[in-house]
Amino acid sequence: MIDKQSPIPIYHQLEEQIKSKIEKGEYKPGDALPSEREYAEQLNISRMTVRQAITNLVNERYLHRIKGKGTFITEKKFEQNLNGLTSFTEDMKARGMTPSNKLISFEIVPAKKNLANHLNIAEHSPVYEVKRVRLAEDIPMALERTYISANLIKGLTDNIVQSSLYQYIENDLGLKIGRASQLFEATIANDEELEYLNIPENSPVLLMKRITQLDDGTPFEVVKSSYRADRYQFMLDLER
Ligand code: 16G
Repeated sequence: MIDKQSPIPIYHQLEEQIKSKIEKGEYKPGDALPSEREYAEQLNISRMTVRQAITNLVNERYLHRIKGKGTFITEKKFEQNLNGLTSFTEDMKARGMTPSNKLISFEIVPAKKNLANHLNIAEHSPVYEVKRVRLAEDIPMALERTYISANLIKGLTDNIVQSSLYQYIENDLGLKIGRASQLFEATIANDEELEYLNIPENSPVLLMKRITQLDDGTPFEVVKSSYRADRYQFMLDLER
């Protein structure tokens, strides 16, 4: 309801009303918002006022406009906590979601110089090169290319990487994963990312590069993960 006698501006009341419908699930992510005209007629307010409310919600990212199509409710982003060294499988399960993988390729290749340096192995030593799309509830979240030292993480198979790599390393090989360093970079999706993440051209992605070590300090993986920027946000607790 809009209260025209209230000192609270009408556009603000409408904003709150739309937000509350999103929170209650009456408006669902991906749904089209009723048109400016519909709101104006239904609430007996001017289209200018409706436009102001919608523009504010677009700026706050509750809504987004698609050219020629209209205004839509934005999907809620996954929040990934970066305060621990976790696997994709663990992250999804912790959220009560079902993780899955689409394996694109699984090969053993000789390490190029740069990769060999990162993994602290001799150039041309064997590494597993694994390309996977990581999904949650069957929705593609990230495209991941993983390079794993084959002399260290023995017996890896395509079947294993279709479930969890970290689980295999810790539970089956009995090794302990220790620490990782991770780099973040914002980019525009390349052709491969567009295809596998099923996102429109020019979409932003968050590229993460992780080098992970066992607890004795030996690096075992170099990973490049491209996360959909429309689906993900990252959280860090900072202490002073
Ligand atoms: C995460 C890690 C990746 C690791 C994978 C293991 C990032 C950027 N990457 O995706 O380094 O290889 O988890 O997942 O967080 P898994 O145990 O489910 O196979």
